[in-house]
Amino acid sequence: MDNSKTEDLNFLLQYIKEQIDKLPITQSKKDKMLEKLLMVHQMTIDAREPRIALVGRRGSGKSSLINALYGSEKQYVSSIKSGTGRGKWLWFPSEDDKKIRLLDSRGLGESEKPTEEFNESNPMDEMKRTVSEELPDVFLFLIKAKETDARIEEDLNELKDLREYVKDEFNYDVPVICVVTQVDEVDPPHYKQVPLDKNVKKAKNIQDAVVLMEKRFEEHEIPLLSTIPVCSYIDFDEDGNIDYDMRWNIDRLANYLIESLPNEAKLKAAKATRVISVKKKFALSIVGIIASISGGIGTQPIPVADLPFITALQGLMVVIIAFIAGKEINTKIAAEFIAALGINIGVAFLVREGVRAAVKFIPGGGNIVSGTVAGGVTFGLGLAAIAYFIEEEDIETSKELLKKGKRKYNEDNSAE
Ligand SMILES: Nc1nc2c(ncn2[C@@H]2O[C@H](COP(=O)(O)OP(=O)(O)O)[C@@H](O)[C@H]2O)c(=O)[nH]1
Ligand SMILES: [Mg+2]
Repeated sequence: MDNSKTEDLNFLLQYIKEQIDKLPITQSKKDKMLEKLLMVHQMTIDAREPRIALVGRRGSGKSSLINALYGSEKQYVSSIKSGTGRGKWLWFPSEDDKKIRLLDSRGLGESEKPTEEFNESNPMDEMKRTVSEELPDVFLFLIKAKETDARIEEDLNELKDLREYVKDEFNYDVPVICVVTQVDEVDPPHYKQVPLDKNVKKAKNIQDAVVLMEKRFEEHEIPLLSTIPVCSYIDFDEDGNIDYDMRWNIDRLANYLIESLPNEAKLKAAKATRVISVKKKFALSIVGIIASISGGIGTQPIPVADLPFITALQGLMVVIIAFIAGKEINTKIAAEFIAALGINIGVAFLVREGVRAAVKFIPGGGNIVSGTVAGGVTFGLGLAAIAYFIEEEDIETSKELLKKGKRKYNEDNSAE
């Protein structure tokens, strides 16, 4: 995040932490809240771009997959040509627009011999050097659906070696997701409508390819997070905009991918993707965490003097959701949004001064609030912010979602 935003977030996180320490609740409750807050800290203050290592032969669909996940228009993912050694970290989409750190590496089993000198005498040493410079957060192993039975022993052995090398040297277990690509091509080939698994025969053949890959990974003793079949096919018109969209299961892959990333890399990965349902899902997980922090004060009503703590949490949440949506907003705009929804006390003050000032000066009164109420409002506000910033709904729709969210939270939390 840029500096001013990081400062805002730092302020809010620090403030919330101090307030949690002062709450009239048990230490174990405080610890639970602080643990969740630490997660939010890692996801925001420590946010960095995800580092994704693509492993797959030429033509397996690496560039297409990245475009399907992250490109808003056709980007040429500069791949490592077979003449130029193997593996180099690159910025996607470009050096001037650093969204994702990508390692695009060919499979070892590729027959064509490189023509130029390697930096290292041996290609595997070169790969080890590359992953030592920057550790990958995740390996995506790509294989065409129609080639799942091809000879890829060398590629799998290499992946295994690399993983074990990183584990031994850096004590990091890099998760692996196997991506079965170009599943539109499996039998019957004439069936090309999405969803591709609506055709029973095709669904079965896709599933067979997945099961086969899982078996091959198991034989090579490479632990797999998941095997996901996809179609990345999109056509772009002359202006580079989407002309024809046959993507399938890309959202599912993206959700797994974000989940597999360390906390530090999740936020920017969610921001970078253009799959709205994926942004939404990740934002929802943030809302869950933050609502549960505000709900953490429990069912016992506490004095309003502690409300600024809730206000700060809500401001923090709205800023994060707007960030995921790709909008650059500060705490003041977040406060305006909260005020526009008609939430809680000190609204005029919020609008005038922003969350930062408001949390310090909201006057105490005779009001009391329980964690259940605070959690419900926070949850509802989260849904409203997702609708407004990510789905670009209007403020009326957002208000409805605030109400619905409150109700849902109360239903879900009244059982205990
Ligand atoms: N039918 C189909 N073709 C695809 C799909 N993904 C990629 N392709 C095509 O496969 C070829 C190789 O893809 P590319 O992304 O360049 O592979 P890379 O060499 O691994 O980067 C290109 O002609 C793509 O248009 C897919 O899901 N379905
Ligand atoms: Mg490529």
